[in-house]
Amino acid sequence: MSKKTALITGVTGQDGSYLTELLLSKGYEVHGILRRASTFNTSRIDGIRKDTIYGNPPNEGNPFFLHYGDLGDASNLARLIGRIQPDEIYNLAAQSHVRVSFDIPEYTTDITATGTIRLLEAIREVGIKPRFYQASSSEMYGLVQQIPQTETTPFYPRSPYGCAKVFSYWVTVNYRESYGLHASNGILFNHESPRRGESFVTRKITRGAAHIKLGLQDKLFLGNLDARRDWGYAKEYVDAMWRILQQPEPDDYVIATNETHTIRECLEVAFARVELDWKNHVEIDPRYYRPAEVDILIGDYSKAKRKLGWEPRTKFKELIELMVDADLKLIHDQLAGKVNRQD
Ligand code: NAP
Ligand code: G4F
Repeated sequence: MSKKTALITGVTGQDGSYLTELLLSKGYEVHGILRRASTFNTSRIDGIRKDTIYGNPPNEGNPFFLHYGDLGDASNLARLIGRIQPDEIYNLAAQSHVRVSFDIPEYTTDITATGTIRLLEAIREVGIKPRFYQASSSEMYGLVQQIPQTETTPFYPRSPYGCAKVFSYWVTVNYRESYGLHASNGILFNHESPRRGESFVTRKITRGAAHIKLGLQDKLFLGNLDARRDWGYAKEYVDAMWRILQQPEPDDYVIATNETHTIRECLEVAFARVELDWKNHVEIDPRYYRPAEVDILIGDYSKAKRKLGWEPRTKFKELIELMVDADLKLIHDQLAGKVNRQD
């Protein structure tokens, strides 16, 4: 069988970097869309291939390519899809921060919602039929209508981000039904790792605990400690994305752990790992409260287990501890002047 080609939007993000590694290990040719920034934004993928090309391939034997692009730029998306002719497209790009989406709702809608339809229209314009994965989110359940949440639980989003993701979910279903596209939604619950962005709560806590342990910081300022999330390990969740696109028929799947924990529990595990009491170091800053909160998320992944053969392996405590350990190592490496790469 000939080598498969995948195109990933959001390749520089947490999930994009793990998915790139997974697909390369399966022998794929991987193309990623990189947005132009005034500073380097490739730290999560720099370790994959030193000889990555920016712009135009080919470079014989190198299966990983980066192309400048943006979900706000429709003509660029069509040009790239026409040139790459991917077998699979993973749409992971988004303005993905829920709190920030209240500050920049219009931009969030443009990228996280309209960006998806730009990509789907680019596929139609080029006239190919790649398999399409949409990074849908448990944030769509918002004010939850059922516990635990399944593929049939009604959505009730609580933020501009959640609303944008609901749009992208439905437009993915719509293009499947309207144009026969193999288009699927992975409804992923929160998933974390040492590569998680530093402003999401788990990473903020594990990084904060590590800094405090090493005497580099004294206090950690947080918002609502009572919210509950279903947290899994990102490295395992990208495998679910790939499995979803290998199914003969497109469909929508909840990917979760079926466990829920508070932010307080996350603090307990993280600070215990560095032998400190979090109560001596954490202060509440109302700036981190949201105009509307999602109080509890817990997903039922039984459909994914049944149809994809997927289930989570890493438990909450193990996940937070491995993140603390990675942050301690990262700080040590930075202090020692080693390369600033997140692992
Ligand atoms: P992330 O780390 O925030 O990565 C987002 C990616 O999107 C980055 O590569 C970012 O580029 C890119 N991006 C942002 N705006 C863009 C634009 N205008 N054009 C092109 N690319 C753009 O997010 P993640 O945690 O990997 O999540 C991946 C996807 O899954 C996102 O769509 C997220 O909303 C969704 N999701 C995440 C979770 C979770 O718990 N992690 C759960 C459910 C769904 P830069 O690196 O240049 O910023
Ligand atoms: O870590 P968070 O910012 O993640 P949130 O809002 O659940 O969103 C993440 O998961 C979604 C899946 O459900 C993704 F779709 C989305 O892209 C993103 O990856 O916040 C988690 C909880 C919230 O209840 C928040 O109010 O932590 C609470 N929190 C308390 N203090 C805080 C903080 N969140 C952040 N980011 N920073 C704080 O200081």
